[in-house]
Amino acid sequence: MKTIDLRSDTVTLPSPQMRQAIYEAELGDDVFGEDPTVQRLERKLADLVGKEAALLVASGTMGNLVCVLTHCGRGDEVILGDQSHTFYYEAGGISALGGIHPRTVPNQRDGTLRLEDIRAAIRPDNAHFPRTRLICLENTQNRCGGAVLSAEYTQAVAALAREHGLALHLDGARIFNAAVALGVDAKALTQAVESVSICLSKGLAAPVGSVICGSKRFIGEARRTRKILGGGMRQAGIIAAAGIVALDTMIDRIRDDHDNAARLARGIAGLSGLEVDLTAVQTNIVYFDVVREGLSAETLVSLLAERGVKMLCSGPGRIRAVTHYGIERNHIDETLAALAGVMAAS
Ligand code: TLP
Repeated sequence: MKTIDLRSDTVTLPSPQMRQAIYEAELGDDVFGEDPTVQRLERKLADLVGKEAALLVASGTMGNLVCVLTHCGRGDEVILGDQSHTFYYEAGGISALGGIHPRTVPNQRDGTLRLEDIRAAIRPDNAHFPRTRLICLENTQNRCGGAVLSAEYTQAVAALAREHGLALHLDGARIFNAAVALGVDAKALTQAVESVSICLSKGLAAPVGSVICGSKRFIGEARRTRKILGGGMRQAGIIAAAGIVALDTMIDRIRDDHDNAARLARGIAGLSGLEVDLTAVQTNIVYFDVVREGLSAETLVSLLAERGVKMLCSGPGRIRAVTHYGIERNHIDETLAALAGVMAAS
């Protein structure tokens, strides 16, 4: 039985073109600054998001960690969403490794943090308080259903940060999903931030890696932070080669993932016992609720798995499905048929 794996867009396998590029990659020691393929990837991504420089890191988690540790010192405070990946899913790394204090404000359903909430969270200069140094946003916002933050909103937060002498970091793990959904250049969404972390291994379908982008000065410091974390990789062109192909071939394709997610959500909306907010489905992530008496999300997920469809439980009664490279329209129809079958039998 072929499995339709909708647990995450991290499960994608590299395309044949990526495998070929990995095989042929020109390599060197990147800790000595001598891997030409890594340099090509970093230059390409820095240009795509309008920044001076870029740095390849092992993962999205490492990208956010390197950036936050580079912006903040021990005892400093970072303002971030209570549903943000950095707060929710990164094992408390900023505190564990950086001694950095997280100050959460509520993520709204549309993924934003209210400007007045951010403003209220900024600490006055007082020896009792940690020093606020940084604000973090996430675009698209994973736990808010892949919600897209607009360029105007990002600029408004950046203006607030500037007014208070703070830096703004963007977790742009899925920044190209946001750019495609809005029909804008990725630059429009990153122009106002000091640093952005972008994943190659989600919607872009590369096997490994993320890239952080910022000013030359910031990236120079971030290179030291990466080294401290043990993230200096040697012949990393193996990873970068696939990343370059990902940037060349996968950005426009993301539109199909969004169409498939919308199709899936519309189908789910038509099934009794399941609820989905269609307006929240803006990109490749679909969250839906199980509202059938006696049927838990865990049970539904395991019954679906028996029919060859994998999804993730992401809270009481809540399930997540993510579309990606390798998931075609017919897989969505098969998924809906499996869901309908499980709901009819439950
Ligand atoms: N998200 C994963 C899980 O960790 C939840 C997923 O399946 O969605 N930022 C954002 C917004 C992310 O969604 C993720 C991964 C990361 C950072 C971390 O990336 P990795 O997994 O490469 O460390």
